[in-house]
Amino acid sequence: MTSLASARPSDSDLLALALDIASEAGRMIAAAREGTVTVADRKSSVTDVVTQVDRDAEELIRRRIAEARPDDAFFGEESGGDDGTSGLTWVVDPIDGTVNFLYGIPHYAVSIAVVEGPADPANWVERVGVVLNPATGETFTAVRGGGAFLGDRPLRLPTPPALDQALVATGFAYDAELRGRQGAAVARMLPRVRDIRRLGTASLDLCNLAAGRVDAYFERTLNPWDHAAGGLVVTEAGGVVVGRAGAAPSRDFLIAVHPELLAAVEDLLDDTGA
Ligand code: LIP
Repeated sequence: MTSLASARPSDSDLLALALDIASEAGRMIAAAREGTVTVADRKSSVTDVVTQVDRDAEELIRRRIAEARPDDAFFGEESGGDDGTSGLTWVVDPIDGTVNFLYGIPHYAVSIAVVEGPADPANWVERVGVVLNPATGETFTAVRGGGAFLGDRPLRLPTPPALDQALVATGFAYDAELRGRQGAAVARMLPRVRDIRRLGTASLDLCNLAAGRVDAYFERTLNPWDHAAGGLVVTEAGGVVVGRAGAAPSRDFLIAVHPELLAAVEDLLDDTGA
């Protein structure tokens, strides 16, 4: 049994710590949602907002990690990064789905991942992932080589339907011009799939795929903190998380799907100019 302070703790120790911290942040966020939530600032565009709760939750998460794992690196949406010496990096989105949180739509999540290496999807090895929805209490977890779970229930992607019966999740950018082009591509997709779901939270979109609630998910302009934890939930449930043409997932593109449906989804994205 290794201890948390040791240079290389076990993944189950890291998972226990990530779950503890996510649960504490989730309680803070749920309590804040009982009150009035306002926009504290705007980031990349007028629609890309941050609330004081996002910042407070990240500050709490960052502090707890530093107390328990002072040598680990940190990379968070609201406060950026901190180098470490242990070789491990915590990749954190305190409230993924901030617009849902702002509007009181109960579909947002605390997303915490521990990766080996830098906070770079092309070079990291995800070890542990936690995605916790404070509004519903649903908690998705994954450990590399240890499977993916919703609570205690093991997750496995079901065999996918044909593309024309596939329920596809996606999302749109904060950049208005790009959002217009994405909308046009989705309009071209609609006659070729069962339907589209735009739920507003990448980490939960990925977990919904792992839970068989959608058959495919793709999005552009995602940041590492949006998919670090949810991506491991998908791969540990038997799915693939990739970019275009075999690349690693990146801000350019992320596709998550059952391996048997990947080629059809890539053709769909090509044909519709997504
Ligand atoms: C959000 C993602 C969502 C995407 C939004 C935004 P945020 O992350 O979870 O999938 O469509 O544009 O990027 O900004 O709430 O952390």
